[in-house]
Amino acid sequence: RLSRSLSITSLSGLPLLEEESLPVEDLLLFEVAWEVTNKVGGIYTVIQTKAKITVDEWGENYFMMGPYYEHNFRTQVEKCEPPSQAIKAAMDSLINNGCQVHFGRWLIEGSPYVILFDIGSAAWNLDRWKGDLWDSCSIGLPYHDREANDSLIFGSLVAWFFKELTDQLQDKPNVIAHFHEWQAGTGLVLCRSRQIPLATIFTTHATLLGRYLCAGSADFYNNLDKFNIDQEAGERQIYHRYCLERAAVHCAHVFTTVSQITAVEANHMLHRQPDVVTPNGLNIRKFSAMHEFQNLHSMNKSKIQEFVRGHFYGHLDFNLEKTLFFFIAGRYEFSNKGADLFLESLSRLNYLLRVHKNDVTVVVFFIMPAKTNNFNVESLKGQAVRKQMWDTAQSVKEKFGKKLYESLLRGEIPDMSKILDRDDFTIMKRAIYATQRHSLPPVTTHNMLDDSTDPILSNIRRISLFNGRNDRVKIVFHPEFLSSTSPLLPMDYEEFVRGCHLGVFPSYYEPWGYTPGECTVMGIPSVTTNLSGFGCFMEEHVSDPSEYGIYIVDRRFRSADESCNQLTQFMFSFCQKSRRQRIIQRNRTERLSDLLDWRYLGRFYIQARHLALSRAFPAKFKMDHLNLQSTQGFRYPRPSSVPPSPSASLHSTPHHSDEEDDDTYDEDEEAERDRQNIKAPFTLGAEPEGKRKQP
Ligand code: G6P
Ligand code: 1S3
Repeated sequence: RLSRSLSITSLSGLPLLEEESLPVEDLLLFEVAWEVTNKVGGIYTVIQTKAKITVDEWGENYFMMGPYYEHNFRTQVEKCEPPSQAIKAAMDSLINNGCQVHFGRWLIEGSPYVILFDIGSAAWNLDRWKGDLWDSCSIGLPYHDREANDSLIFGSLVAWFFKELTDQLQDKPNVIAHFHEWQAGTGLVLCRSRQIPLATIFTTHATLLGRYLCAGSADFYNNLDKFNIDQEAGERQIYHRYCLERAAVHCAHVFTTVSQITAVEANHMLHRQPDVVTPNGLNIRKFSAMHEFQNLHSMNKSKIQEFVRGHFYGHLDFNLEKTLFFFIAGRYEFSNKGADLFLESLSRLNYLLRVHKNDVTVVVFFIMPAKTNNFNVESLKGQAVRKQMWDTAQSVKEKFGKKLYESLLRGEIPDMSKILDRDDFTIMKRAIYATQRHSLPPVTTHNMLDDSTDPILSNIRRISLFNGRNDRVKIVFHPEFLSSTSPLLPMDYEEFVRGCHLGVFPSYYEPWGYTPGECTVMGIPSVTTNLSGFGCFMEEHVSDPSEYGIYIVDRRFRSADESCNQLTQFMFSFCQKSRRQRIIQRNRTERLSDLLDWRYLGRFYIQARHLALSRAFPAKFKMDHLNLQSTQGFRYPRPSSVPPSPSASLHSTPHHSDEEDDDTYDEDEEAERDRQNIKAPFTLGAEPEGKRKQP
């Protein structure tokens, strides 16, 4: 038996490491997704971060399946032989029929086995397989939809593989196949229509129609029950994809999605209520030194400050010690990701900071990839000017130091006003003159291809946030993902997030939303919404999320203008916090990371697998030991130093002038007090009494 024997309780009181009680040695588990070894979006993060706990539970009996791309295989996979004869034989029968299948270990944490199918090598079967799809479920695919055609080839290869495999295994062991998103779902539809004996699970990470409708002008959440879904899919020319998605949902033994809000959406868009909600987790890295993440914040903030020194050269009339860094990042879906609301709120924040004569400056980064032809000259020049200034300061400093040293050796204190000569002053004046500029610091770091129509730039023009001297909110639009080799901002995404003060993700359509979760585990506060899966999850599990640095904008029950004011208020209050208050808040934010740990959230996948087996093979697997209703929520209490009245909460943590230390506040003590306060531990099903440690 590969399963662990006991669950472990985390520092915050969460029971981690839920035990897998299935006889995993008698089962094989396959997870099928288009993003296995192939990064496209968020599903890659799910698959990749979850690998470790799944391998811990299933060992050699766990396999991932995805499409083969030569580059990905060469850079991410170590080729090896399959560990079982049955798997090898199933692969061989595809290979002997002219299709390429590759096997190896994916070089990520957990090193899971991967089986990758070469879509191109099997494309000659496409017409025949289209016919098979039509014959079995009357779904026709148009020739021009490459993604749907690829999905059919991938699905046909996966179904063929499972047929060969299960023919050999004859139920010993049984097989669970977990498919993610519609591109992989085609394989599920084919397996079921061919009655291949598998326990199947389908997880949707967003519905096709939901994404399309939200990106348009529809008032989506208030009209969920009113859409004519067939017609809407037809008008958007995605009817065939929609049919594949809906077929997969209805063919699966167990249907899951990533959040409650997407469960409601799926019920309306796909006409099936998910059986289990499987929230997305992360692979949490704990530092041995508790406050290491605070040091990392400080280190990485310095790197961002360096960038700002260059970018705003000649306009550095704001104090970098009183400058906060906010950011939004993700796929460039302007309104779905809430960039529209964010910009409008920034304009209001700028106004508030100005009228209140606040000495805080906010530099806001937009990290969203758009079409560009490389960095613009002005941004590159900024960094060159900064570098030149640094070199000048170094050379003058060296000369100064040498003269001072010699003077001291002679037993004299030098006349400071004479220690530098005319040449030194000339060099310094020239360096200062070089920082003069006739234009404002640029809003974007790159040459944009669609400059005049780009939605972020168009809105910046509308609200006139042009990095003027009087603006307290400055904008830097970096239309490319970050990289540590960039000549402008040489940081990878994780370093950048750690160096910022606040992530702002006011999404309208966000089934889960990894960005605020990633901030949380790094101890960086963030803004999310009650239309994002993450935001709803936090509302459910944390008594006062904003005290823990999770600000949830209400985009569900308020007008756009009210949501905008709420977001502005969140940001404005954040700007009023002292450094000490920010440090305390970061400590609290980081404490929530246990909640997002796969070692905690993995239990929902376990639940889905149990259910699928009991439905696919009822004679062999019973569900009686699992009570699905008893997944009552774990709740973080309000931090114990926060008084109960919300009105007092702004100064609930000891209020300090910037550099003061606090004698009365001890965050470890507070964490311990909160741990004691936790009343309702999470329980999954009726596990044997006494097996789970109570916090
Ligand atoms: C971390 C560091 C402190 C530093 C602080 C700055 O907590 O450990 O040494 O003073 O960050 O915080 P701030 O919110 O001003 O960036
Ligand atoms: C989807 O990716 P997206 O950014 O298109 O799946 C992600 C993983 O489940 C999820 O976090 C995100 O909200 C969805 O939208």
